[in-house]
Amino acid sequence: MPRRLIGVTAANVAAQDHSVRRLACNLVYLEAIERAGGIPVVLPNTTDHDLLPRILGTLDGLLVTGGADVSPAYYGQAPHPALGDVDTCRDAMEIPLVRSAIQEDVPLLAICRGMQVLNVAMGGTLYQHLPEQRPSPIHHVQSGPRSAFSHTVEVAEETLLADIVGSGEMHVNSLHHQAVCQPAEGFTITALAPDGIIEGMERPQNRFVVAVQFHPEETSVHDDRTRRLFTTFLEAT
Ligand SMILES: [Mn+2]
Repeated sequence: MPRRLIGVTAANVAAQDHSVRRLACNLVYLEAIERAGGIPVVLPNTTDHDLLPRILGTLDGLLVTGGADVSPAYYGQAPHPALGDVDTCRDAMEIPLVRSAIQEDVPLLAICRGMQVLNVAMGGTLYQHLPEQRPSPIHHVQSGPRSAFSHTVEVAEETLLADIVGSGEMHVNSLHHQAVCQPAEGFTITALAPDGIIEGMERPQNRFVVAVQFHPEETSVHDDRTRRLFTTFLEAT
């Protein structure tokens, strides 16, 4: 089988002096896809949304990556004072792209903001700032290196995520100040942090739609369970 093409979403960022705008994607996402046997293809945040079916049609899978906060306008809320940066152009491209991927049953792995985008695209809502909206002794913005584990999650039995990483307790990293609040209809919650924050969801009607709130791309070099998220994603394509 030829190596599979995996579309990887990316951020629009401004250069420090604001002279140019750039597309930015953490290399660890691309390395994790390559190690799992795929070919990562970084996707532009095109404003011509008529192109999205053609872009999706060339891909064997879609990786929706981490990044800025999703604009709360997409789930009908005013911005919370602690809302972080938003990437309007990226939201406007990713939300219809994710909907098309679900519709066309393109295998999809969604990470951190990616899970939040997926939830909002399919009708769910988010906590805009956990420390104020869901105070907890667990620090979901960890202070150690991104590749270090900081809290546990409980992986639910009889889910695709449990097939991949095993059910029960799992150590994960945590680099988010937002989280899924109301999950979109049709999704199964697959992982919960000890404080009840949703850390995983999937859509059983699709072949492979797996979303996690943690960052497996940062730990997959040293951790078999998070590495398997990428290899099973590639196997599903
Ligand atoms: Mn967390």
